[in-house]
Amino acid sequence: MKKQWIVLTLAVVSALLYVGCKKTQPQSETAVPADSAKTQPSDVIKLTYANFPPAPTFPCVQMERWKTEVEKRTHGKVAVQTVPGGSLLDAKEMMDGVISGQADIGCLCMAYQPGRFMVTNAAALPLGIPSAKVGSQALWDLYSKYQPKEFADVKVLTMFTSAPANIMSKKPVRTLADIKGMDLRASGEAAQILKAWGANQVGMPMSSTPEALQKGVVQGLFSSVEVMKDFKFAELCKYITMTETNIYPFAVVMNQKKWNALPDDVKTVFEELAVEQCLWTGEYMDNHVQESIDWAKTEQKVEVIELSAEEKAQWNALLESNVDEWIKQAKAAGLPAEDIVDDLKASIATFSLK
Ligand code: DTR
Repeated sequence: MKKQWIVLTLAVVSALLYVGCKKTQPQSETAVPADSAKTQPSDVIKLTYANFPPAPTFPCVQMERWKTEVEKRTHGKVAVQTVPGGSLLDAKEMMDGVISGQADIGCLCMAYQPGRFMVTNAAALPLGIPSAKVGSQALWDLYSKYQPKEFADVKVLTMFTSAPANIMSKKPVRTLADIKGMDLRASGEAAQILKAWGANQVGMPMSSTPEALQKGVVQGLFSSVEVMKDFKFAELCKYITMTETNIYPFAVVMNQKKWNALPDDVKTVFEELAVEQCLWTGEYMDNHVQESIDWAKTEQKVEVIELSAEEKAQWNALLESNVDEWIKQAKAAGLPAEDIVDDLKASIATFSLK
């Protein structure tokens, strides 16, 4: 009898300890219950995610991070098949390809279609965005406030930006005289900036740039400089001129029907990831730019050219009319252009303090 009491007491104590431990364990961030054991392979929601540049580049690194988080937080209820390198949809096909359902999710650079994404491309104006982290947050705020109609046919999963653009070139650019007439690749608002500096801008998506540089169609490019490492542009471009001028905005969009068909708990996971992913990508980008510059300098003997204060003032003066020109065009398109620019300036100031 005594032995039975001891066994019973031990069992009760163990049960109480077990319940206590469970309660003190941290709550997982996911909204999907951890009942993955019950998810049959046939129940798994399979989503394709298309991207245009090659796998090692930052739009694809953020895509892989999103896939990992989604699969983890939904406990395998969702499986994401990522397709980098434009094999499912290319840069300029991305938005329409997602709308029509060729891919369930797609990542696009809005600068490649400046007229289509007028509101969000305002973030690409030379407004002094200092980093990808600040740019990404300012872009998300802009999108959230204005909800531009060009996104009416898709679900926007997140947005982010590149780091500020600099000139990467085969010949050194130290003055405005050096850049005059130089064939340089850029897209969207960045192309307008190159024009204002007197370069001969050549428009094309990033994914077409390696071939253009190799064949000598362009003498360099104007973009965030992590591409020196990720695309090995440092092998051809031995100079970086630091201008830190403007960013390129990106969006990740999902087919509306596919979104509507998702269970609520999965929708919650996606929505909770929107701002987190935007911040994560901004931070990743800023760190990676620094790594890429260090690598280019030490491994590829790239020279980083800093413009003197007087030289920089002359370059900046040439950009003063770019914002006015965008305002004129945006007003003609019926947009509250001045409000958009004022809101952007305010969020850049706020996020720069954080
Ligand atoms: N700066 C834009 C966007 C961009 C920056 N890095 C990458 C890497 C891969 C694709 C696009 C981008 C551009 O120059 O196109």
